[in-house]
Amino acid sequence: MFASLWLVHGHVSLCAQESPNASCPRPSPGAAVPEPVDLRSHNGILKVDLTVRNFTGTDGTKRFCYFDAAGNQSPTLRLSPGDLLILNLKNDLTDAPANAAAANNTPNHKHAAVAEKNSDPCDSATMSLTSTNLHFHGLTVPAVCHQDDVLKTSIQPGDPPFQYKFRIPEGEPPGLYWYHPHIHGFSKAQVLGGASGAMIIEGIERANKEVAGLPERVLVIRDQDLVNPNAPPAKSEPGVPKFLVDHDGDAANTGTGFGKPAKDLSINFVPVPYPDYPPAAIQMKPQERQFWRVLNASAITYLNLAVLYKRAPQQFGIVALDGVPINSNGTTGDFISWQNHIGVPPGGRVEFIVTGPPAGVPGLLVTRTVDTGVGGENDPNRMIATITAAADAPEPKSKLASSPVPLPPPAEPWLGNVAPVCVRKLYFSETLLDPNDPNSATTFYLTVEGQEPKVFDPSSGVPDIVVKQGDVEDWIIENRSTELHAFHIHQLHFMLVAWDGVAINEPFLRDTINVPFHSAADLQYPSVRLRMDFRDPNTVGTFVYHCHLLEHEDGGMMGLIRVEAADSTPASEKSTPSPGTRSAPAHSTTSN
Ligand SMILES: [Cu+2]
Repeated sequence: MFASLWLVHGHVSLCAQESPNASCPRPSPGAAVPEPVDLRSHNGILKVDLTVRNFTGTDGTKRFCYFDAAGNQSPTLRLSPGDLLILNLKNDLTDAPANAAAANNTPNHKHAAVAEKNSDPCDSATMSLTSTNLHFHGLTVPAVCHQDDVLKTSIQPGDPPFQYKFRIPEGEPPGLYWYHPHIHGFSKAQVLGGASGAMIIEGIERANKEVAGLPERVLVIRDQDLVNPNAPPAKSEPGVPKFLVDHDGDAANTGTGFGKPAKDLSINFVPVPYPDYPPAAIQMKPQERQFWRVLNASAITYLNLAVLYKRAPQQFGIVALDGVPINSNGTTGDFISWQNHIGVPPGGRVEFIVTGPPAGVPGLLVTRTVDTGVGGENDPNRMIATITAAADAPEPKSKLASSPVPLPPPAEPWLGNVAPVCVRKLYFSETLLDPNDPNSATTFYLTVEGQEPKVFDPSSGVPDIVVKQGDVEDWIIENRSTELHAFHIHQLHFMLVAWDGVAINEPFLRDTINVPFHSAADLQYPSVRLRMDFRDPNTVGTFVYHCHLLEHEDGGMMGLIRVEAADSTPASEKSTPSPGTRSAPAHSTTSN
C-alpha cells in the first residue's frame, strides 16, 4: 500500500501526518519498480525547482531526498543539446534529522546551522553536513558558479533558492548523466541517503537507430547503510569465515561472493535489504525489447549486472557507457556490444537493449559479486529485481522516437586518432595511521607522480596539474592500494587505451573507470592508461578529479586541475561568462 502511494503521490493530496516532503518516503521491499517522474524541456528550456531535505526513519536510516515543486522525488531531467537548464535549489537540510514529530521540537538545531552561513554561496568556505550543491556528472559544461563548480559553491540552510543556469552544449553526446551533491567531506552521507537523480540528454536513437522506437526505462541503483546490520546471512548461503571490517569501517570483502554486504542496495528507491535480498518487481510484455538506462548512484558499491532467465545469463546489447554512445567513434555504424554481464563502478552508467523473458519464464536482474581486493568492501552476489513476463504489463512511460534524424558527425576528430602531447602518471595510495594495526584510521591519496602525497585541501586553490585547452594527454592511473578505486574527472570524457600496460581496443568514451587493486604478488602496480580530452573550450577552468568511492573522495582522494585557455591567459584570471560550448557557433552560457 505504501508503495502504491509513493507511485502516485504527485497526483493525490496526502492527509496523513507524515507528508511525503517531510519524510522522504520510500517504497517497501518487494514493491514494483516505479519510474522516476520525467521533467522535460519545453521550447528549449527546462525550469526546475528542487528542494533537498533529510530525514531519519524509525529504522534509523538516514535519508536525503530531492523534491520538485509537485512533490516528485529525484525527477529525471530531460533536455536536448542546446537546451537551457534553470534549476533553483533550496536547501532545507537540518543537522538533527529526525522524524516529523521530533523535528518540531528541535528548532534550535536548524537555527544553529543557519547561523553558520555568512556569505556568497559562490564563494563559501562553509562545507558541512547541512551544506549542499550540485554536480552534473558527465556534462561538459564550465566549472563556474551557477553552472558546474563544486569547489566553492556551497548553499546553506536558510539561503534563498540558488540558481543553476546553463545550456547543454550542442555537441553533448545523447545519453544518461546524473546530478548529485558534491560538498567536500560530506558527499558520501548525502548520496548514501539518496540525494541523486538521473539526467538524460535526448537523442540516443539519433546516434544508433537500433534503439529507435524502443520503450525506455530509467533504473537508478543506490546504496544505503544496512537496515539489518546484525542479521546473520540467509541460511541458503554458504558460510563464510567471519566478518571483518575494511579500512573504511565497512564489511570487508570476503572474496567468496557471499556474506554481509558493506551496504544495502535499492532500485528506484525500492530497497533490497540484506540478508534475504527480497527483489523488487519489474514486469514486461513477453519477449518485448526495451532500452534500459542504468545508473549506479551508489556511494561505494560496485555493480556487476546480469540478467538471468531460469538462472541462465542472457545477452543484452550495450549501446552507451557513461552517457556516450559506444559507436561515437564514427566508424562502427549501429554497433551494439552484446554481453551477459557488465561491471559498473560507483558513478558509472550503462544503457542497453534487453529482451523480456517468454511467458512463464522467471527472470532476474542481479549483481554478481565484485572482488574489491583485500582492503575493499564486500559486494556479494545478490538479487535486485524479478523480471516477469505479463501480457498486460504496463508500458514504460517513455519511448524513443521511431524515425530519428541521424546525428551530425562530430566536430572534432575521434579521440582515439589524436596523439597525446604528453604522458602523466598519477597513483591512488592509502596509509594507515598505525602501520601495525590494519584497523587503524586510513588516509587516502591521489597523487601526481613526483609530488608529495597529500590529502585534498579544498582551500588550497593550487592546481596539482595544469594543462592547456586544445590538448590531448595520456594519463596513467596506478593503484598502489589493496582495494579498487574508481577514477572520475569532471567536465570531460576519456578513452581507455591500455590496461596494466597492455594496449586494448575500446574505441569508446567513459567518465568513470575502475582501477584494479594491488596484490602482494604483483610485479608492478596495476594501472589504466587514459586518453584525456581537453579540446573542448568548456573544459577551461579549475576543477577536480577523484575516486568516486565517496568515502575515499571525502577522505581526500582528490586532486585539482587547471585547464588554461589556448590563448595562454591563465583560466583563473578570466572572468565569466563562460568560454562557450563544444561546437561552433558558441552559445553563451550565462550565469547570473
Ligand atoms: Cu577509492
